[in-house]
Amino acid sequence: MITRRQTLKGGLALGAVASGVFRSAAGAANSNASGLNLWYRQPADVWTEALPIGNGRLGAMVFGGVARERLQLNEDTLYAGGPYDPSNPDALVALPQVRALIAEGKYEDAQALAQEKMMARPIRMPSYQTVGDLILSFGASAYTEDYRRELNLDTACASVRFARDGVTLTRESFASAMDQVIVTRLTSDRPGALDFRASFETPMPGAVAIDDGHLVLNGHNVAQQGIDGKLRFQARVAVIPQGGTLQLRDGEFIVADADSALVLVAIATSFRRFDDVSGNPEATTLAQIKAATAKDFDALRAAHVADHQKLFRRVWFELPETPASEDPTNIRIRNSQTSDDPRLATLYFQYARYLLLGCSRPGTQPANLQGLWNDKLLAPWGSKYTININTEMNYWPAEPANLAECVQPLVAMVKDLAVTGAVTARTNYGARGWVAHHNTDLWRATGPIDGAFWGMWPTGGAWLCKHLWDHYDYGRDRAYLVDVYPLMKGAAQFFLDTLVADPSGKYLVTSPSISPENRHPHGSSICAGPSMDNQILRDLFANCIHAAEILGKDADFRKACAVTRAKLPPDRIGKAGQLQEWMEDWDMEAPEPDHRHVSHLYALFPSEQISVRRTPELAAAVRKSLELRGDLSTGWAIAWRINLWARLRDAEHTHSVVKLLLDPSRTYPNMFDAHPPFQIDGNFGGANGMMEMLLQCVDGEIELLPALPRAWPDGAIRGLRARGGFEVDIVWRKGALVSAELRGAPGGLAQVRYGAKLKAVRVARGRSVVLESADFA
Ligand code: FUC
Repeated sequence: MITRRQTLKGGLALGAVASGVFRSAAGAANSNASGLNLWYRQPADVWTEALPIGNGRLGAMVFGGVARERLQLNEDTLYAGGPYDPSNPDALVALPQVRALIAEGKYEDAQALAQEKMMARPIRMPSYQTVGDLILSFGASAYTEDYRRELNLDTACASVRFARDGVTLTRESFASAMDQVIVTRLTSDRPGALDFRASFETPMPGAVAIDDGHLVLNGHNVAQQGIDGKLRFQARVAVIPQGGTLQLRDGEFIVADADSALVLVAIATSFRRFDDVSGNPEATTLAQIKAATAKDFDALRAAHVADHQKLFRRVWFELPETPASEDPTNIRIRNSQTSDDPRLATLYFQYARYLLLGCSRPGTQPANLQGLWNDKLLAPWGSKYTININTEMNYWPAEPANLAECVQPLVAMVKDLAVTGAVTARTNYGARGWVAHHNTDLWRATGPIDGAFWGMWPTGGAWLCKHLWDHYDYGRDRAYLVDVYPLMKGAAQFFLDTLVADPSGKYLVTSPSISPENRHPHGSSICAGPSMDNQILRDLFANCIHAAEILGKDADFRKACAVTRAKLPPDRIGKAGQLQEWMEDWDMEAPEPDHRHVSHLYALFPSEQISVRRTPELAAAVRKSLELRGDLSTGWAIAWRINLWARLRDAEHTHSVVKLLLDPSRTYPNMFDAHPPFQIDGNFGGANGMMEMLLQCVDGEIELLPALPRAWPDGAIRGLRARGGFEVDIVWRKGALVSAELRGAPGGLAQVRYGAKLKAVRVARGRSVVLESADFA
């Protein structure tokens, strides 16, 4: 074991460079083999072939067309509808009746009554919407050669390059978080050979106008679900050619005979907060475009790349290079089931980190079901926030993959939900605190939606609170805990007020609730005390107690949490040896044995209530449940299974499920996850599963290489974060640990496990410790 100054970031390099196998991050970033490029030999035909760029708030899908380039544009607050309150006073009247029906085992009647009386108004939420497209048109051409389209994850730039009529044309696009614009630069290698037109196309209501030398699209959102559209938006384009001529007329810019041109897009809506739509998008876009046009392309690009790399380069993941990794990305995905291409996994992992940076930055909206990339007016599931798995999964990798800043929008959303959810708690349940059901949206609606079968689930907000705690646990920032503790407390108060005695009188349970979206054998999903609720509430109460202890407050509340927690039903093993999904042993009679949600397995992952070492019988029951469910499912459901199998320490099985996720039926050519259709949670959940194979924080330990598969014999991962405020690098070779380096900003004692050996390691503030395989001999 070697201790040294933290400034010496050589732990990984020692193992890797000495072996001569791995290249440096900077050097490798310029080649395909770096694992940091998605690339193609043809333009995107369809949206799931186009390449996403994003700055957390603005997004574009870049198609790379030859005669016609399409940048499909998004702004993350452009949702349908406007502020609304979905709470329903009838619910409170019906609540005891619904509970009584559940206690009598009349589940279908309970569901029917909940459906009639307890649901949100309106019963569906408005959708996230597209801004429309910026179209760049180039004249027809006889012949194109040397076409290459790519997305460089290390620079966060999408580019296209081809030769046409003897001229090489290049376009490069990025979404700048520094300058809040989408930038495209077009160049031609022959002076004066660049001609194009730029115009808007949109399915949104709006009109194109000229303002201040810019082309502007003034639009508004639409009414949906009976909620009036209350948002205005504006997209503003500036075109700055070098050489040649520029005209702006009839809704388009016309560039002729230029050497190069810069195209800048700013977009804003009038959204300010879930209850305030008084923003001024016109002033915002004008200020942003003016500020950006005062800079040249090189300055804009340099600021963007530096900002991106500061975050993106914190983690470096390397697996062996094989001939397959030289192929275009769509071919690699097509061949993923038969090829030897471990670097497809590293690309998938780093792409998820790239995507999270692209759709969730401080001050933006959280990552929705599609991150922020959506070309529709009515997106699948509204492309909003499904908080019975999908939103949480989006944030699974944020802490360990060293992108903790990306969690800020989620924290901000929970702050909003604590306000709107307090109205729902009071009105629908007569309870203190706050509640959110299985979905929310830009307007932070918290009522049960879609139908009682799916929506009558009060534990969504409580699950989100796990992320509030995890952010503390990874970073150990007390001031942050002071800030979020009242949110956790409010979530817990709701359950202190609403849990009811089960028929045996022994336990306290949620009622009405569901085990997300799964029908039990009694004709509905409605029930009391599904296992997942008990597990989520065990975490919520424990985290509240822990936080209150750290902050030295609320002794009575702490006690109430402890007393109530002790009365939650324990996890049970059913007649097939499975972990019971419900309080009753219904699993084997449930009509959908391969149901995609594995809600009751929350206790193993993302929670650590069940672990292979501490609770081996329950872990074996989880394994049985997973076997009964099967691995083939929707994209996000496969991703969840990867994490679970990794927690079970079954490396080969875990890897087989990783392969399932990389199959073309679950990964589009642009590497977006396919539910299908596109849903970004699988990208994030899958990436997290890969980390779980290499590093786990369970039972207060940091475990190295807990589920390393044979297909990843040699490798290195640098910069992962572990609970307790540590950063970890790991290098392995021939399937065995070579070395690991721990750094700790706060410093502290870490229990580090490799295989059967556990080692206590003290990391002083600002220093690092290198462990070698001999330390675990
Ligand atoms: C949940 C899932 C669906 C889908 C939707 C957005 O309802 O059951 O599969 O992911 O969220």
